[in-house]
Amino acid sequence: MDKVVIVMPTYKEKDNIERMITELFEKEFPKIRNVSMHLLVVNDLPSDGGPDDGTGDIVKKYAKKFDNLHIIEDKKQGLGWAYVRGMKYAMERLHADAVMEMDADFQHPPRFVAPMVAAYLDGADYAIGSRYIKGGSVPKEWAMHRKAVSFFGNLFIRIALVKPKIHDLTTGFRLTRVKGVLDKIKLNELMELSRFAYKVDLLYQSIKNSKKVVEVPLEFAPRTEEVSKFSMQEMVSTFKVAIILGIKDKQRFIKYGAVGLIGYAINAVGLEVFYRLGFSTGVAAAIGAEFAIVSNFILNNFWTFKEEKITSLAKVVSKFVQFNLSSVGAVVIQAIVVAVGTGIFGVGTRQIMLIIAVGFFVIPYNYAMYNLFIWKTWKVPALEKIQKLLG
Ligand SMILES: Nc1nc2c(ncn2[C@@H]2O[C@H](COP(=O)(O)OP(=O)(O)OP(=O)(O)O)[C@@H](O)[C@H]2O)c(=O)[nH]1
Ligand SMILES: [Mg+2]
Repeated sequence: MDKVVIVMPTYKEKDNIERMITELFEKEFPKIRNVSMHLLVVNDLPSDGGPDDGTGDIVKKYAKKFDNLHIIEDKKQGLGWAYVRGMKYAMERLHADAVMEMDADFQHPPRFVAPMVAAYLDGADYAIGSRYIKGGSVPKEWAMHRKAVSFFGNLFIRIALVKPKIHDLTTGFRLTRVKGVLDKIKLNELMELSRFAYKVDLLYQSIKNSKKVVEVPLEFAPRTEEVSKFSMQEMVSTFKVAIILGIKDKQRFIKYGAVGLIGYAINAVGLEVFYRLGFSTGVAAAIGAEFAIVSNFILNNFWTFKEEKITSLAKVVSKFVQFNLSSVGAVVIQAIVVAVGTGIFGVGTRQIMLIIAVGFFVIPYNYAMYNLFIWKTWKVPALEKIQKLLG
């Protein structure tokens, strides 16, 4: 049976934690079948050694009653660090199959745990408790400006990270599969771990590692006593993380473009050199093109896709053959676009058609082929079999 561990950070939550534990263990967990549900409270104590409010003692009292209740404690270092410690403990010590992030202050109502686990059992690698899909909501009590900040903040991050399909990128209620997703993330190296913004980095990397991402509706509740820590600083650091990740995300495409330009230069020089050596233009162009293919393959392998670098000789050979076949596809696409385009708009438009063919078809086509089949960085469940077959 799979084990799902809810990691719940607490800092001075004595007014909430008792009710939270009893609601989860007595009401919600019994509803969930086929999964062993655990709660790990990551309780922080004041970093200045000041008085603690006794949250930890309450948890320890209940841990005697419920075997699946765990607690770890440390000095306060911020929310992100609490989650990092909790997630590591859940993976390494509790051997969790999936980890959930959840607040102790009832902003994530316990009744939403079951649908998240159901999504996991249904195959989700990453389930996002979403306030911005049908069935989800933000508190009615929230002032207009707070709603606006949350909504537009989300919209901004969606655009910066180019994640149009995901509606809630800042939610704190999420479930992550351990194998292949959470265990691949260097948790200590997440950006802005002492702030709220770490959530965006964690989400970005989790989505990257996941084959199946699902949004589950979440009715986000107001805090019981409304003392919000929402601040300008938090907002600025969240936007900063989104922008940095957005650029990082496009880095690979930028490198790919640079490699393409170098390939073009090699192609042009090859054509010239072999033509002057006495070859016909056709043969000279073909030789130039193959030189460019070799250069593209090498540069992409060692630079653009260096994280997925192909090193064994046998694999280099088979991938290079695939790379050539994929390049033939690009030639065919270019020929079709130019032929059809000039057929409609006249031969006078052939150079424009070439630009359209390369810019709108060949560049995206090659990029997709490399990511899908050559270096296999994109995870598409429907293509999984072909990806495996290609080695
Ligand atoms: N362990 C630990 N828990 C924390 C820390 N900061 C916040 N928490 C807990 O994390 C959860 C979310 O914190 P909140 O203070 O509610 O943050 P928020 O929901 O963004 O802001 P509010 O609108 O004020 O509720 C709660 O369960 C807190 O007790 C921390 O530094 N360490
Ligand atoms: Mg809260």
